[in-house]
Amino acid sequence: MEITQFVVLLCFTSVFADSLIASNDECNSDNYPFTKIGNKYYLVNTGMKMNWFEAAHVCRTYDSDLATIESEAEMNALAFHLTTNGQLGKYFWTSGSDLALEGKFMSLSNGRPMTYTKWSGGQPDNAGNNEHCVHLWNVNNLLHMNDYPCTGQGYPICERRKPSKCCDVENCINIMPKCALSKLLQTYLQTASIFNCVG
Ligand SMILES: [Ca+2]
Ligand SMILES: [Ca+2]
Repeated sequence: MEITQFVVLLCFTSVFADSLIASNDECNSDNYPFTKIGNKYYLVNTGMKMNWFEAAHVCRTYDSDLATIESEAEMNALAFHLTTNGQLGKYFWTSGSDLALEGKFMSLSNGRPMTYTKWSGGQPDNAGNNEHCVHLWNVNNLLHMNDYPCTGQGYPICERRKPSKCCDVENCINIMPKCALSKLLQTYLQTASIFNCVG
């Protein structure tokens, strides 16, 4: 590589690094319409009751998915939020269902078995052989899960996806070799063809 080509490559490296930093700032500043509850961002949508399928669609319109509660801490944070907003008595849809295989509850949002459950007493009971979708309900002033008819009515709790375009410093370092080097190589090849142009 000639020195001039190397200098140009360094310039493009610097510009690309700056663009990464800028996009990172943009991503961190805009969480609307989601609210931070515990360590995740949710949209608790109590505008209209709907069935589980409609709830999943509504979340997708916000580029999000029905909530997947993954720990006692996340459950407690949601319970606290719903209690303080006077919404604990409502039914809320989550991403869980055993639609694919009876008794095997999976998250529609991440395609994996539910890693955390907090069923209320006697649940899941698949009542009437027709309960395949997981909602949250209040039992003895505590938020629990229940399997419920997917065509029943509830409100969606949407969960913001983990930002894929954004990255913290640690993730940027991991991503750099995959995406940045490819772009830098393309840039270099374009630059090299300019340098080799004799016309
Ligand atoms: Ca079921
Ligand atoms: Ca049930």
